[in-house]
Amino acid sequence: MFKKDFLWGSASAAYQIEGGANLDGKGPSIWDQYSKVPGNTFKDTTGEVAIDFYHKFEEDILLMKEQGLKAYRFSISWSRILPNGSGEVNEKGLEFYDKVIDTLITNDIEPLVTIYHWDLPAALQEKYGGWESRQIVEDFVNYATILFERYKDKVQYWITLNEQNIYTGLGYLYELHPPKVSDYQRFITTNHHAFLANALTISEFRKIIPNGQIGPSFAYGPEYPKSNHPTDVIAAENAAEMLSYLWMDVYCKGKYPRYFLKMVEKYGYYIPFAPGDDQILTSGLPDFMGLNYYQSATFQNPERERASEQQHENTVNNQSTVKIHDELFTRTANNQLAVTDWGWTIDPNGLRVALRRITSRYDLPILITENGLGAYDNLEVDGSIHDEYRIEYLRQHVKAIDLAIEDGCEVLGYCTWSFQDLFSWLNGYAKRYGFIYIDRDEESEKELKRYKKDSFYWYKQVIESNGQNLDSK
Ligand code: BGP
Repeated sequence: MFKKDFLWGSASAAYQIEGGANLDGKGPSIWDQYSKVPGNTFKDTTGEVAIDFYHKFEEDILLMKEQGLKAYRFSISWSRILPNGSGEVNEKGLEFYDKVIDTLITNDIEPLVTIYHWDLPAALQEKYGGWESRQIVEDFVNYATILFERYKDKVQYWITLNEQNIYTGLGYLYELHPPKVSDYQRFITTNHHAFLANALTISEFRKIIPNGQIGPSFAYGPEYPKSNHPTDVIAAENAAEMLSYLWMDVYCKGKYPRYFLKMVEKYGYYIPFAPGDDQILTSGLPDFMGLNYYQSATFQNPERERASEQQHENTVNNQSTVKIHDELFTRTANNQLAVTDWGWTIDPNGLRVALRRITSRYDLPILITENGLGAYDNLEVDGSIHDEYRIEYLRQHVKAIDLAIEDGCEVLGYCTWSFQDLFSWLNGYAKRYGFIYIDRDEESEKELKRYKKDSFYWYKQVIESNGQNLDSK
């Protein structure tokens, strides 16, 4: 049963929707630069225009109102506020978010603000290597404080960092996001700085918005063993420590998991701890865990995997070149589950598992900050989009949340990814997630017209019935 004030929401991120990349004093972000380099993104698409939320936010927010959305999660572009990352504040950048926030509030939609969703000011990357320098901690807290001061009377829910595990993993291990390197030591260092920035930001938040709520959003794919072979179970445990608890433990307990510390030592790496860091980490604990859930992940023992390599047609992600990971676990397909058009497993039970594990380990409320299905959609000649597959995906996940609540989890809200179709970092505009179809593709921005999909009406009814009526019309 969902609480009366359950936040039925939807989510987005600045670079994926705004466009207006060079307008009104905005400085470049690392994503503005990265997406311009040929070969980095699907068909070399960028978020330069994206879905032009910068100019169309009023139209979009009216659609949210029509749907009955209770909350909208969006991120603020750091380089709109501080074009150089630090120093002079760009008032015009703040004015844009003033308008967005005021329009949401006028329409009874709770703004959930993400402070950082990957679009680091390029100036900071150039100046000192971005997250690799400890200087980022001070600059990030300064940026966040500007937002807290400006919106303390309007915004109650804040998300510090979006998916630190993904942007550091894809940026510093898998060469898929900026700065496109593969180096485990640099990965550890950037993460340590991000942990400090997260914790210090939360400490500052307590002083400025004492009654608000804040937490990070974490991309959690609960780890399953491939088989009941005990060494596969150990491999899944290893993966859980290295791919999930590493982040969630530091956020929620203020300390690194023992297993991770052991592995860091064993493989000859180090965490750049400075005096006082322990204290910083334990003094900035969140009010909730933000959970971005798309899929579970399955692992097996690397030795067993090597022995039977030929038999596995579906092994995914085994191109990994991260030695420390490769020796501890191998990611593999889960033969019990169907996959999306992009090969992501569809596993609503995994959401229940994720909610249960977070609750057991951290005993915190959870705000589901992302969940959704990326799929190809077809715009019919009459302007309709029949996305029953998306409705089915969301329906099963809402049911899983309901069950997890029955299990004892405290869930504050559910943000689908996404309200509108938007720019998918590495998949251009073909991978659609929204309730609102945006008529653009990789080749042309067309008119960026908005069309309501069948799922728009379905979610409207879910919200109206507070999660009780999940039927299709
Ligand atoms: C999350 C990100 C989002 C969004 C989503 C879907 O990791 O926080 O920004 O992009 O995943 O991912 P994709 O666009 O790769 O399908």
